[in-house]
Amino acid sequence: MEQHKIDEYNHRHLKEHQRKFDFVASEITKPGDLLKKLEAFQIAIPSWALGTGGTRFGRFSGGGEPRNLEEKIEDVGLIHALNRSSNSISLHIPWDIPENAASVKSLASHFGLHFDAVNSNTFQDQPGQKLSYKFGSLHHADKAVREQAIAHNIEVIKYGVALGSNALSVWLSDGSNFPGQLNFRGAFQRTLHSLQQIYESLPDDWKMWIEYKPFEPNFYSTTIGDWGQSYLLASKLGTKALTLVDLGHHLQGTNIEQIVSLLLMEGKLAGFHFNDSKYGDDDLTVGSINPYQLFLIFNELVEGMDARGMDHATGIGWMIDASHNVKDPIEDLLQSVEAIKIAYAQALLVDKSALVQAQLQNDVAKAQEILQDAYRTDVRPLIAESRLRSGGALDPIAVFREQNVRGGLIKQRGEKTVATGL
Ligand SMILES: [Mn+2]
Repeated sequence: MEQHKIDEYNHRHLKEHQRKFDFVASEITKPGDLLKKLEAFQIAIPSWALGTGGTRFGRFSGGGEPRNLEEKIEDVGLIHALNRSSNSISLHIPWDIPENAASVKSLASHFGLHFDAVNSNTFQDQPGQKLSYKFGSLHHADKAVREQAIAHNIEVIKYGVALGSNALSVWLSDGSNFPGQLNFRGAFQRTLHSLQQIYESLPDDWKMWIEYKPFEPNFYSTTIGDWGQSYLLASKLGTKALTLVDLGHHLQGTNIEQIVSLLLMEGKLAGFHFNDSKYGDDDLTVGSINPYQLFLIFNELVEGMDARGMDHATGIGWMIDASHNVKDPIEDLLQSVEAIKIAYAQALLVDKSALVQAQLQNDVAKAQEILQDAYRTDVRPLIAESRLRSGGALDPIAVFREQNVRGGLIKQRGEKTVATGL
């Protein structure tokens, strides 16, 4: 995406944008400070989200999907050029093995990108793999399977080191489908023991992010099923181990913002996998189903990070983990990043001292008014302005469509390409 095309679009729409921006900025005490925070806030794009995702019933390619890691990096580069908010990429091994780390790294930096957390995969059997993960990996009853899974995680760390990444993200599908299948205590202890061996291979400046999920693919128990189990493992492992919150990995009605608040309080919140869900791990576009919940989560994040003096942009990891089954993946990711930044901006607008006062006086109605006043502010011109100031597009999706980027990608890569991933 040539910069002049973005600039030309912005120029055409500047007047209209300025009018909307001036209106909302006039209502804010320090719009300059807020814009700086928005500009600094970056969200990592997962390498597996650039192709059309599927369900277990099928997958329908939208055409022009990236055929290899290099093309995935190009797509993230395009997203970042448009929104200036996605300056890193998260790799899933072995879906995306960087064969030549130096050249992959330099291609990424050409687009202003670096590498976020690397993800291991012991939830599928790979071609030629000696032992199967059918009955789990790090918790497996057979020591040889556990050792294979440990070795894989250590290999993923090595790939990450070569790319300049500094976190290993672990999600296990380990669990059981039927009562009696597993001894819960034994499964937990074997998992802990396996993670300890991986932990010992972490470089000093690295972190281990432990993700949890209540069900699927197993339907009776998951060995790391909730934040308590993840937190327990992270606490036993040490300071480099933290709990990763994936928004879709909660049962319906779970108060995620409360979980976030307490993990932050304990210094054990690794970061986020953003998505949205209606029923389960739906992996829908962030903010597409319940943007108010996203705002409430960000409200706790901002409050909790400020209480600990943390930098919002770098204090924890921010990443999208979504799947796109009917939308153009690039448009979907642009929408997700936008939704995250909207929720963040709204959280920054919450009148904190007034909220503290309302809480002290048990003024419940006032507390709700304060939160909803921030939530109902149309902050979109603020996000657009922050993008404009960092060289991005006032409306990334509009530019993507106007330039017929997908059409160009289909011409270049073909109609029937399928990116690696689920
Ligand atoms: Mn996830």
